[in-house]
Amino acid sequence: MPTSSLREGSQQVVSSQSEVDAEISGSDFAGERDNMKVLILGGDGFCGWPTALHLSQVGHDVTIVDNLSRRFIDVELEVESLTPIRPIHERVAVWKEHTGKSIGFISLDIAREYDRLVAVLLKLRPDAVVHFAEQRAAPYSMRTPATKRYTVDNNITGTHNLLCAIVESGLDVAVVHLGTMGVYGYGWSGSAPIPEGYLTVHVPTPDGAIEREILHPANPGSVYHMTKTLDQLLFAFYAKNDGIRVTDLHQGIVWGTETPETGIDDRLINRFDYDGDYGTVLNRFIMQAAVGHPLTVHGTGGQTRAFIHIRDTVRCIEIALDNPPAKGERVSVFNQVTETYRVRDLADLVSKLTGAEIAYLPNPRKEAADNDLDVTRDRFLALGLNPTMLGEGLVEETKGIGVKYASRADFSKIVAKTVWKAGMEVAPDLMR
Ligand code: NAD
Ligand code: USQ
Repeated sequence: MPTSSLREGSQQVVSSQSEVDAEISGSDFAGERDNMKVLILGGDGFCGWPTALHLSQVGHDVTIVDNLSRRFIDVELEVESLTPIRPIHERVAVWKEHTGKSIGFISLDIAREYDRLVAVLLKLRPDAVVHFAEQRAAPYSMRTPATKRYTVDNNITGTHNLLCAIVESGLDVAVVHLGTMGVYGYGWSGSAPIPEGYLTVHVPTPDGAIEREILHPANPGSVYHMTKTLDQLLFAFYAKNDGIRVTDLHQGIVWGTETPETGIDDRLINRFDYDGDYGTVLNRFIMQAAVGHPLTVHGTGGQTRAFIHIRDTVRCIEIALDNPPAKGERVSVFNQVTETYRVRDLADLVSKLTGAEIAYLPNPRKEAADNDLDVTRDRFLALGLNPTMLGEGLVEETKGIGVKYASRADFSKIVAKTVWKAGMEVAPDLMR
């Protein structure tokens, strides 16, 4: 596994109960309002860090659990976040300096340290766990046999350990999981609107058709997306068998970088991935325009995808925490997206705003060249989400982080080089 040797070489492995107790002492569950104790698994990452700050800001008692594997993968890929992210202990200290609020941090691998995970739950007795702690890049998950296996082992075992640990703890902990729009796949349902998780079907029986609501058929496009479809089955089983209360957020591609909380101090800055494996399409276009690189459209750019700004991600998670399912209810699924765009239309938008050139490159992925995507997204809107749309947020983003940190870009990491199958064509680097 690519990250383990790095992790074992550079991180302290803490395993006894007393060591867990000592580590947990950093977290402060004093509680200023009648709020929740929330564990954020993966809280050092791109979505997790701003969420931790936001939930702390609104008064929840927050503890981050993270094994820092994402930082080790940067070392492995010889790339860095475009933004200069600070070490986690400095991040939480700066947050305390500005707000007086404590965020705890526990270094723990949820896929490999089950007993410590149970110990943390029993010690902190959280009301809710937000689960971001998975390997989340589709290209990284397709890179080598080792990264395919790592993605499956890390994501499936991590999710299962969490559910099993909650049952073992005997606590009633609500789980909010970050899933993906990619569980539905792209193109399977044609122009039919994608429902929020469940599809109504009519099953023929000898006595006539019966109506059932089933999980929407899974149609993953990468090993990473496949792990999210498998997560869904784990959640469904534990909700049914053990009454675990689970909310699964089928999130689209997150764009933007900063939230009001990460903007308080440069040392709280969020990570910004731009490389061919971890960078996501719109943030890559924003960064490419800022550094004078052509916008890298894969294939015809007819792929339609769903998007959400990072500011809305953190707000959606706050809303999901406030609206958990009841014990015994099925998994509650929200489509966490605010708008859909075709990749080539995004490139045109960014190009019009910035003057950037567009390069149409061979697509290194196996995916439909063109697809419709009509996503039902009523639940968050009904609960008060007021989204940031591309029309208002894009101008600000194109003048922001990408421009400020352009000098940190490594041009040899921009063009995507990971292919879905051996022999597929990749583009050469466009700039040196
Ligand atoms: P990220 O890689 O920046 O963050 C994930 C964090 O989890 C990292 O800090 C990593 O160190 C940690 N982690 C991974 N495995 C762990 C383990 N076994 N134990 C403890 N910590 C572990 O990813 P992100 O962009 O913040 O995504 C967070 C979640 O949201 C992921 O589950 C992802 O699938 C989902 N999501 C992300 C996007 C997006 O556009 N970024 C879109 C939809 C869904
Ligand atoms: N693409 C380009 N040019 C690029 C990069 C990507 O044309 O430079 C295309 C890809 O080929 C793909 C689309 O843009 O068709 C989206 O790619 P992406 O890398 O932005 O997004 P994806 O691989 O789907 O994964 C990201 C996150 C993942 C999350 C998912 C949500 O990394 O964690 O689950 O978005 S969704 O796409 O809705 O499933």
